[in-house]
Amino acid sequence: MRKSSRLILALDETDKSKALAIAGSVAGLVDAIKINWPLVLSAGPEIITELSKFSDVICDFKVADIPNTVHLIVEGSVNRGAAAVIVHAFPGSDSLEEAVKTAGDRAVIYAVTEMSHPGGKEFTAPNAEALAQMGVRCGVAGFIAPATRPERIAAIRKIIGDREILSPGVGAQGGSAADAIKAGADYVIVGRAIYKAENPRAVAEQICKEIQSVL
Ligand code: OMP
Repeated sequence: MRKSSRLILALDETDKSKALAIAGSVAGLVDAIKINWPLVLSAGPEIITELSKFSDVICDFKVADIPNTVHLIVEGSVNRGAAAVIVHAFPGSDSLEEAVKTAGDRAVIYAVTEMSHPGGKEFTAPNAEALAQMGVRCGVAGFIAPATRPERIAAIRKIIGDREILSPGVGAQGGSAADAIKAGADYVIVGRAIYKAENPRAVAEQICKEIQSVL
């Protein structure tokens, strides 16, 4: 995945034609487009291939399963053109290792450490450091860590060395792009603040400027 604007669009828009229009409007500006179940359920998995014409596509399927099922989901995503797949770390090292092995050199795997919403403090936060250590041992390319708690990005950074951190929670969830980058995130992930805006590209450009101002 290229590292230029350091902005990743979370395209959770469920209207397929709107989603494609937004993707086209921010193509070249964002470093990747992340899609999740809402868009895939409304537009079908072909949307992975369609969006990959605009940008690298991250399939945020938060895979949390036994190794065989992890294999099938990662394989199906990569075969459709995903450049990366997001999995949960908590199912354990065999599931993570299977994700990394399946992606091979065709795609990369990002693992969730601590989730950005308030409930993320209940179970994920107390285990985030251990999940990050396991992810490093299993060879994931990077981690998802919360922009809503920048101090936690810094804590994860200490464990993972130069592996990547992608940080959601900017805008609608209250986090700041600048604070996340300053705390050690490589990329910020932004959804509603961009795709619900009247002018998604203008908002994306504004966030890119904010990121550049702290680099
Ligand atoms: P907005 O809150 O609309 O900016 O969207 C954030 C996006 O990041 C959504 O697609 C979430 O599913 C995703 N996300 C989080 O918000 N928190 C997390 O802890 C992890 C993710 C993720 O893995 O991307």
